[in-house]
Amino acid sequence: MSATPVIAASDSQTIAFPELVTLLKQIFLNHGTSPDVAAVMANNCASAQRDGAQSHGVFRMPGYVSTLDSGWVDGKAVPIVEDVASGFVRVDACNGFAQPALAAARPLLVEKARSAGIAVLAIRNSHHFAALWPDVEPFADEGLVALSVVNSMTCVVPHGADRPLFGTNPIAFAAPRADGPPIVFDLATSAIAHGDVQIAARKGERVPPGTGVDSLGQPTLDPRAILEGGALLPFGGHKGSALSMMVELLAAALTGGNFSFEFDWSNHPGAKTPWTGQLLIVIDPSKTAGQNFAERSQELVRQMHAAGLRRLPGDRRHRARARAEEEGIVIEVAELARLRRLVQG
Ligand code: NDP
Ligand code: PYC
Repeated sequence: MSATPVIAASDSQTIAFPELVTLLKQIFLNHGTSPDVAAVMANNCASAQRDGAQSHGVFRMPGYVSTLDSGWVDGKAVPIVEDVASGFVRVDACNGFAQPALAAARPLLVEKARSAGIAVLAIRNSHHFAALWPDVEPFADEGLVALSVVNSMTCVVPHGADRPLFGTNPIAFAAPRADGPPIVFDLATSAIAHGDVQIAARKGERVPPGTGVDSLGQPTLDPRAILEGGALLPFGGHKGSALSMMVELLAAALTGGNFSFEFDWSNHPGAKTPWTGQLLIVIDPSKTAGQNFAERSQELVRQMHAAGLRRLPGDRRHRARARAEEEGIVIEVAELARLRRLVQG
């Protein structure tokens, strides 16, 4: 694949993955991160763009930049990893991004999961502004099962409540399977992600019924009304609301991080990254009694397909990844120009 961008359509072009990583890394570095943090964050964001995860790809770069420029997050933070129990690792991200904290703790977490059969990683004092699947999928690539939750910022009205309290609080899960990429899902517990509301507003599109309410608490299809004084709703009514509550408990209360409603960024204009916590649970399925887990998960997939299912969660992303690996990552010309301007500071 050529590293030189080529014109793909009048308003978009393609860029090779390594070239996009280099560009994003330069942006992070020029806005005050350490080289290690820049490498982790650039790789994360470029991976989302490559996989067609539009709401958490390069769309997020202006938010990262304004956050770093505001002094809200420490781009040079060095996470402190603590080995607290046979199956428990704790990390203080020291007001840095969550992904470098995960990277720092990962070797110990995997070692513990493999020896004890299960291990927990509790990250606190951290900022997560990204898709969650990049945090779990690599564990499944190594034959492990992983589950992660992260809380965000108050913008979701709990089912039956009158005002927003929860974050959009995603849950991501990854499991290996015998004949294919890992089974992965990654979903916000709000009806749609906040990023997708922003994208709809930018495009002048409506959001689906049940997505959110306006500033008076009335149902609305207008994304601007949700963003400007309104709020999102949980997916699936009381069920999504219960899962969102669970995410607050696991990602914040259990880790020592902030609940989605507990931080105040008003003194940092431009700050966009939620200052919360994240939990990961990693399981070694080789401990399963008598059965090969990857074969069992393959059997489940086989039966789902036999039942008529055409699309597994993760299929769209993996197809987008394969296409990007063949043809390069499609990116709008204007978006690429915006990124190049961000490099300048
Ligand atoms: P979607 O609703 O688009 O997708 C959720 C999951 O369902 C994905 O795994 C997706 O797979 C799968 N899926 C979607 N449509 C179908 C279908 N028709 N059949 C089968 N599977 C399907 O994502 P969300 O809007 O809920 O979340 C978007 C992103 O926002 C996530 O990556 C999430 O981590 C991120 N986010 C991050 C937050 C943070 O605090 N850092 C907060 C909230 C959200 P596929 O990917 O293959 O389409
Ligand atoms: O899209 O809901 C979202 C989100 C919140 C924090 C990062 N992404």
